[in-house]
Amino acid sequence: MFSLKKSAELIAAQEAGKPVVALESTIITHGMPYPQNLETARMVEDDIRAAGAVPATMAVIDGQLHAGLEAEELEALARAKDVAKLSRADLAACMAQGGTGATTVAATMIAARLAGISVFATGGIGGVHRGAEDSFDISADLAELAQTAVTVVAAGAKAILDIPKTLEVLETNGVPVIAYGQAAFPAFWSRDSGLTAPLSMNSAAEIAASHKMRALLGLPGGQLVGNPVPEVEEIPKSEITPIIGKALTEAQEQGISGKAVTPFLLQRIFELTEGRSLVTNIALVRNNARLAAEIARHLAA
Ligand code: PSU
Ligand code: MN
Repeated sequence: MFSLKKSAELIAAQEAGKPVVALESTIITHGMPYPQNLETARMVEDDIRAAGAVPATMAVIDGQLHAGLEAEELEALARAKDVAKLSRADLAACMAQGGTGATTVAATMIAARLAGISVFATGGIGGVHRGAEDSFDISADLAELAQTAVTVVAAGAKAILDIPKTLEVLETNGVPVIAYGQAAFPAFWSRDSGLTAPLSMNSAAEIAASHKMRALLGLPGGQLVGNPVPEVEEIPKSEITPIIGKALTEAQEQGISGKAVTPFLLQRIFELTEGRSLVTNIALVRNNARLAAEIARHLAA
């Protein structure tokens, strides 16, 4: 048997039947630079508490799967260098070898299910990369959404991906993609990807009801909620598009592939926007945390 170490806060919350929201840790180790990663991780946890739910950040530490990190564990992870990036394929091997790693959306969904948590807030999901017809680079996040019953709140998919193909793969796999409060599927730094989401809902209550209905129907898999970044923090498409193009060209020139692609692109876009992409990233994660907490409250009710 493996051991799942729950934080004291998570144990207390679940005993009391309180709403809980899962959080990933790859965004901390591979998505943002130190110290903004630590500050953001703490703020996001506090946003969830302020919204009446309890946060549980997932990670593997010395071979042990953690659901909810104590303050010093969160800080150590945020400061650590060369932490492994764990997706579905890597989780068991890391635990078996006693390693330490941060969970992607896919691995966080697995951890959330094991911990009995139904809602998860992140920034953006992985998806079908541009040029996937040659590289076959499709994030395991999409297959996870098809098989693990967790509702994931994200700000859509980044325009570093091929968003139309990402939506097609989700549709093929029967994953409900729900835009929150608008018709358009959001594109992370921008509110509108130019594509209409297959579904649109205007309240956390509806999203929770839909999650529950899927369980009643016995459908495996989760839901993807696309929550647009608040208007004041958005980077308009016209501004971010050329920057994404430049980062993608550099990745190709430097032969970046596999797990390294997403972290490389995020870091280059951070540099090319002189940090503005990070400000937007922080704002949208916090916005997603608040919506996820509201959904969790409806699920707990
Ligand atoms: N999108 C972000 N920030 C991130 C990631 C995605 O805005 O940090 C991370 C997430 O953990 C996601 C992972 O699950 O990248 C996807 O990586 P890949 O494309 O290698 O599956
Ligand atoms: Mn990939």
